[in-house]
Amino acid sequence: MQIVDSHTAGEPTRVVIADGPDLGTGSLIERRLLFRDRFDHYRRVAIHEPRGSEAIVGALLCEPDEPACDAAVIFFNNCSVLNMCGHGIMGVAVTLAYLGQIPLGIVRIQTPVGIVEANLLTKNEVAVENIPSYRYRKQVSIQIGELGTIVGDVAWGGNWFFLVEQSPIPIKPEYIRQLSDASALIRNELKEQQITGADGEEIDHIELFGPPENDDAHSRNFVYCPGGAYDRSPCGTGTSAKLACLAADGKLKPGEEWIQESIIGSRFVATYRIDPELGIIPTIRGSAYICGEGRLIQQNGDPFHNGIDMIVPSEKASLTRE
Ligand code: PYC
Repeated sequence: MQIVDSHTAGEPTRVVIADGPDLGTGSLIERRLLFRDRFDHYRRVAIHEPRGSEAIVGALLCEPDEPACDAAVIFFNNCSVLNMCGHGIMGVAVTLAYLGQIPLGIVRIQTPVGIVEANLLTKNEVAVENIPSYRYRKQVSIQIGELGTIVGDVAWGGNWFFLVEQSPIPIKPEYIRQLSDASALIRNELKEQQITGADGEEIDHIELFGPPENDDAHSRNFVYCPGGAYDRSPCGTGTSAKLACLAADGKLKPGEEWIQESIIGSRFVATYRIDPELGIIPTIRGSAYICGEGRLIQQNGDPFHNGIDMIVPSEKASLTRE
């Protein structure tokens, strides 16, 4: 597999530019299912150690089946395929520009959950107009032994999120382990109580918020992803879900900027517009940088030919404060 690596606000994206699986000519949704069910070894080779790491989001470039699109992408991570990925779209756009395949300006990219527009403002800066985002449930309260009462909103921003305005743990890098453990407990409790997104869809991303560190920012977040890794960026789909909640509460007007800091202090600048039929359409702006390119090799006899089985942290993890 030939790959180009980039990072968006610290969060890695590995774009598979050649020698990926042959997924045939079905719809993008069918091809994503095929990739998930029949070609998982490609995902493992690209993401699992020793060639990858749990933090990497993979992006398989595909032919779009929407005529209006310039490209299509299937995202995947350390446990399976993803729906949409905001930081990943920025990584894909910067990668296509690096390869000389797109000029500055707008590129329309098909994802399995809808079409997004990436506006390449410079060779590194991208504004992504995401799919429509909305809040599904407000102030859902759950009890977790070690954490007490946790209150959050359920919102869609291209993935399903549970957004906790008052994080029970400080949003600081030295608490990443505790934040991850707490998020795993929250996700598990949502599952046990059958609290889902629309159509019973699993809420697989947990987003905890706290005060920003910089005066011009509005909030700092910690985003826990399916597979147990945390997002080093402020998370494009998570920031979209946040905008949907702010808009629903009347706390952010269309066109007004929201600066979202990540757990590592990187940032996205976000706004939204209202489409009369579709509702809230977020635009998330951030920067991505190329940090590698190459070929993944699987030698005969390599015991880790298809990558090492990942150790996914237990959803039942208990909180240990050190
Ligand atoms: O930026 O949307 C995002 C994202 C999802 C998972 C990791 N990053």
